[in-house]
Amino acid sequence: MSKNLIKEKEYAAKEASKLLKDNQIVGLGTGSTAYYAIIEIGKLVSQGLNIRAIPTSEESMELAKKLGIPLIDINTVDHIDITFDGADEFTSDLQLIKGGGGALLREKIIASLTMDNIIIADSSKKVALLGKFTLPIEVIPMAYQYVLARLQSLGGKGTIRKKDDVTFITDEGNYIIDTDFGLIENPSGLALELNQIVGLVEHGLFLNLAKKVIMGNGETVVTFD
Ligand code: A5P
Repeated sequence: MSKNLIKEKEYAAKEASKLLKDNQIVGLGTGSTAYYAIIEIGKLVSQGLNIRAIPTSEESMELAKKLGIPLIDINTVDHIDITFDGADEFTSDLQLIKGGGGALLREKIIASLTMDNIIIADSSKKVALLGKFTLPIEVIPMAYQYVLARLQSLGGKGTIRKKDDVTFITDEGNYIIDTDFGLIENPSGLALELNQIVGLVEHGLFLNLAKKVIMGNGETVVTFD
């Protein structure tokens, strides 16, 4: 990845962390951009900020623990005040594809409980139409052939995700099918179809869940809200 994009992630994360307030319940995203947000949050906590956090993955949980960010169990809260997470693609009307890092299920649960869901991204993530990034779809392992066939009947060409030649397993013990639907003209229509497939646990279309996107752009940031 070019150095500029890494800087843009850092700028977006720094800008986003200014939204944090004392006593908030904070969702911690997953991925290379959320990483910088968690680092910023760790710094603020070490300076006395009082928050409790809920991570979207084992990876983010480990990082948060290392930084001394206090964590709480999601089942003890009825809402999350603010979440900082990345995206694989976003449009200017705040629709997203997520799941490139394989954490989409916990990410979507946490986003659904969150009042202010803040997406941070570098400028390569902005698209006019979703779908250049293949849509990650989480399935239970026992149902993957059935789900692949159903996806095909909807026009999606799915591939089971592998990492280092081994089938990728999510934090919830499932597979990911990366699915090429081409450019997605009607994301909400597709989401409705996907939601009806038995064995499909969750998909990476995050529609109407983001409050704003803070995008690094060269040495500045641009906000979409
Ligand atoms: C994790 O499952 C994803 O949803 C990430 O938020 C997304 O893939 C963006 O990751 P990067 O910030 O690493 O690009």
